[in-house]
Amino acid sequence: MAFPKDFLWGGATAANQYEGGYAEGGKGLAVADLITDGTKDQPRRIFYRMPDGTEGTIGQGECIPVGAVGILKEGYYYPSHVATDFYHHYKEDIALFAEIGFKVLRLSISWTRIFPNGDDEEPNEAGLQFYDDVIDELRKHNIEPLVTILHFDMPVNLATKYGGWINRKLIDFYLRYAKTVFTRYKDKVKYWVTVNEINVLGGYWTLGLSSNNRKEKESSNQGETPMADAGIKLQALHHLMVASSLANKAAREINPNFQMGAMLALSGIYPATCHPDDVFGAYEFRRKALMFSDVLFRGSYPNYAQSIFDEYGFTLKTERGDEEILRQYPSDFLAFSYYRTTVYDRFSPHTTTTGGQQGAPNPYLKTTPWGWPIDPDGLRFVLNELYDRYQKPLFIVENGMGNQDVVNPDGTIDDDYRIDYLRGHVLAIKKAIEIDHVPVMGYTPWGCIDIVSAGTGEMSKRYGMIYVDMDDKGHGTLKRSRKKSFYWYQKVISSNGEEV
Ligand code: BGP
Repeated sequence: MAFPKDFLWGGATAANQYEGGYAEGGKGLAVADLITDGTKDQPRRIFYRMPDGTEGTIGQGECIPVGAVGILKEGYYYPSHVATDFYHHYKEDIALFAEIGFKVLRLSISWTRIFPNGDDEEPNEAGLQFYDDVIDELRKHNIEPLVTILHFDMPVNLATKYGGWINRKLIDFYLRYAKTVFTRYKDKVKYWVTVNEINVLGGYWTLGLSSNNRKEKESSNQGETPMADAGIKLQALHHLMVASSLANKAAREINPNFQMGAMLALSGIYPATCHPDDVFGAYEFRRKALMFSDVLFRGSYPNYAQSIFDEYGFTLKTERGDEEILRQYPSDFLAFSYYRTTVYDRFSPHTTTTGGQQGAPNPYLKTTPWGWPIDPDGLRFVLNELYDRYQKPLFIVENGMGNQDVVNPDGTIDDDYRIDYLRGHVLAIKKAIEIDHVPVMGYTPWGCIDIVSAGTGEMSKRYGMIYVDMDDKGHGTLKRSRKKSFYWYQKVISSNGEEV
């Protein structure tokens, strides 16, 4: 049998895309609550107001102008407010996950449910109680929670008052939050992820950053980022990595059995040709992602980090003790998302978005309707690449295909395309375990129940094995239905990956 007996089969979600209840139970406002819907062609937006009352918008990955405050604007649709309403449906949803046979559910805690303003002295008891109820419900069904502490989540107040993660005070606020949830759930949660996809974060949405740079552009995270903003981002991410390491330290003090994961978007990269510039270019592009796991596992910035900093004209500011912290408290396992591979072509632009790094198309691969190449073999490659590099247990905490689903007149949903996608990836993991001897802890396909797309804000970009009746503008009954993939995955889990 290829998959170990205790292999963690399950699914993955995030609060800002799934939970809803955005103003209930004392929850404060997060930047994710200020992002409008969008489409493939119309990017999501955030409205802001300047101190003189003028208003404007930024794209999802951009910094907000200095002094501006993100606002909710009447007449626009904000998908996070209801999302697919896990807040009121958690019992029903967890029962469905149990019916599939999940051993684990990846979910994130919403920071503003626990600390509504981010800098509050005391946590919000109603928020803590909500996750107690959710975790107890999971445990009742023998489902292990895998908890992400920070998944594309930024309290608006921390962005407005402190400028987000560029400010080292955020390290303390994050730690207060992390310690609060570690302590509260110390006997109920074993697996934690400190930060989701640290290598794709940027701008106001995920880091609370502001800037007035509108000059030279570097492409990143759903849009164009001025070069200087790339520097601000790297500085902010340094603070976040220090915070993540300190969270590892605090976690081990609270419960030495905790397993702490670092999480990156690590969809793979191929060179477009064997031209040496494509090959080395692809290698350098990959390093822009691996730099973060190098820090979080090897405990220091790699030598090549300086060349990345030089590219952006950036000088890293560290404080005494930072180096020590990074070195002393590395993560235990590497959690990563894998959706697709991309091609590095020395003549094409390349970016980083949800789902990872992106470059030129690959003529050998089919794509999803959203243009993401489908490449199961690439997952085997990446599993090998990562284990060769770190020798740490790997956990595939996101994988899947976003697709439009059609509900048949009798209510069934035949999502064979999704089954094919997932089957290919399960078989690739199997090869990596069986043939390459890579230790893999588990597999949690993304959006195991339909949730809002982070990148486009659409509901129609569905990943789930459970359908939720809700459209791109929030119309629908929220009724849950089992798709064909639900039954397929049920078999995969009950046979521990033998019947695929
Ligand atoms: C990852 C995020 C998820 C998720 C996924 C799919 O980057 O961690 O939050 O959304 O990508 O991307 P999308 O929703 O844009 O299809």
